[in-house]
Amino acid sequence: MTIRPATWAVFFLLALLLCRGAEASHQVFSEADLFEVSADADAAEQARDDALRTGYHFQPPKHWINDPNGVMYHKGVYHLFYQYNPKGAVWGNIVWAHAVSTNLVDWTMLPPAIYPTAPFDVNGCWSGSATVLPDGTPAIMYTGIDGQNRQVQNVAYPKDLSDPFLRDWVKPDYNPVIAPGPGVNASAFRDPTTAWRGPDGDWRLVVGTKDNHLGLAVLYKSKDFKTWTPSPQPLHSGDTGMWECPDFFPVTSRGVDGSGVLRKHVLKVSLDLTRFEYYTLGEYDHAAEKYVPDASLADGNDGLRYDYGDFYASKTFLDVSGTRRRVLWGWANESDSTADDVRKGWAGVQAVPRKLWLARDGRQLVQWPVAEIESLRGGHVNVTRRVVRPGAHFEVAGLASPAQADVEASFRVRDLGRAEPWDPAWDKADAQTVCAARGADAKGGVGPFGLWVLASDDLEEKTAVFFRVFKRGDNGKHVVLMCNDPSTSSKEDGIYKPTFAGFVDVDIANNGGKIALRTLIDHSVVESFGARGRTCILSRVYPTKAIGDKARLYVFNNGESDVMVNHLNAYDMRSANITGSMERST
Ligand code: DQQ
Repeated sequence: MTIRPATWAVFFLLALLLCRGAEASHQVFSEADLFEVSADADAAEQARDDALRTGYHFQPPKHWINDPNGVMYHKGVYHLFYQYNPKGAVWGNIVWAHAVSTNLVDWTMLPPAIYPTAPFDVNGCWSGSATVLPDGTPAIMYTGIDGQNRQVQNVAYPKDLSDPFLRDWVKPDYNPVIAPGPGVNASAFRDPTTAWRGPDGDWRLVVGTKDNHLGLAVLYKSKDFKTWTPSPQPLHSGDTGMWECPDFFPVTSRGVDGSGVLRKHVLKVSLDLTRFEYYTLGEYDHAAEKYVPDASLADGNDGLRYDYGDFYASKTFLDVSGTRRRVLWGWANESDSTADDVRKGWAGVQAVPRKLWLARDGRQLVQWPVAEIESLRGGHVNVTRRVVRPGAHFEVAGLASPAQADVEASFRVRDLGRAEPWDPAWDKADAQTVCAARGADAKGGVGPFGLWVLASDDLEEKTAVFFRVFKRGDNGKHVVLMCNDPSTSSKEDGIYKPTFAGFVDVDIANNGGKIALRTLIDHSVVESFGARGRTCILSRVYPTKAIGDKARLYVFNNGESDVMVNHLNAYDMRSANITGSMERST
């Protein structure tokens, strides 16, 4: 590849933004920068970039995407709106792109639905939510960036309710319906939730904001979706910095003994400072207009996460199409460099839509890819009752496309007595710290064992998704970790390769040493569900050798105990059917 001298300056600028872990949000690039770099992509690079595009994780044909917005089900059609830059592969020029589906798998791309047209959103149409009103009319509330760069909340309604795809949206002249009041930080006041009705019949919604380092979910009330009044105190707050993309909704479960229904509320927030999100479960006190998290659950760094990997700005909706289910969408940013994205011409994907529910023990939420995804399963390979000895691995051969696959495995640890002692120094550490200290290649007692995905045949490249089990000295209980180690995922330089990890809240001894893992592999996405959805990790990887039909899938065991693969079912995944056009005909 030859690079013109002028372009080096651009590479240098963009290289400053190589690492995405704590990327500053809302960085603006000039269009001239984008053209300089994209001109240099050669054919081989282009082919490799194309091989990293996803087959069944949602992404548009080109350009930048971020947060899912306004997700909803309306009269037989699922709507996915999302933050989109129509001009390039970096964040900027933000509009609401729009796609529709009848099965959450195949999508028809439509022209952007909400884009700057008025003084109240002239500088951008940022995130928001949809609410289906009692008469069946959907209302969108979104953040507009107005002429003074203030963040204001606007409402929009479908122009033509008889259009099943709801292509066009009207923004009433009375917008903004919620402006930042006195004392509110106008540059940090955004992302209205779906609205709900209280016992008095009035609508409520929450907007994310901050007061210095205090993250806030401020509550607004309305009788008509037009005039909104702030509640004197926030629904909830936490000492975490800005709360972006709050989501607030009820969940139920049958309870552990099946005798009664357990009801809780979920408050999820996305932290602008660290770019991860967490949730709490708790009680919604309607009279006090307050949300009170369960005493055992922490706000902030120690909180529960939907996903311990690359998953941000998520949003749920209630799917009333069949048996009512709550469905979660989340955005996975790239982990390569901004220069790579500009060369690729695309950046960002959506995680697969996940069904989300309250665990029967009431301690956490559980997630699972919506069942519709399984309609893409094709060729199938099965492994039954195969023992993996300490230090051994074997290839799961026979798939046509291990780079685009769905793998479900159930493992049984033969000898939990081999678990390494838990180091009390880790009591205050998060799972990521422990996993980083004990990577996939560091031999253990029970584990690391699991999958090597997107592996090259010489194993130079591979992403490890695995479990590692420790035993506490104080109470004799096991601590189960689920990790995603991408440190050898790519030979390419300049890629952000953090080890992601979460604890798995299971009693593995009581479960006969059994633990399950499902991993969705999609070229540059590795999306895993541990212990049937109790711990989830999405990671973005960029193999150079393990691409297309060169990718391989293995089971490995780097522990001292034998591990039995009770069952492993691996499926080739067909690509989703993406049709339609994002261009607006004039
Ligand atoms: N992305 C949007 C904001 C939101 C942030 C702008 C979260 O509305 O707070 O694209 O990723």
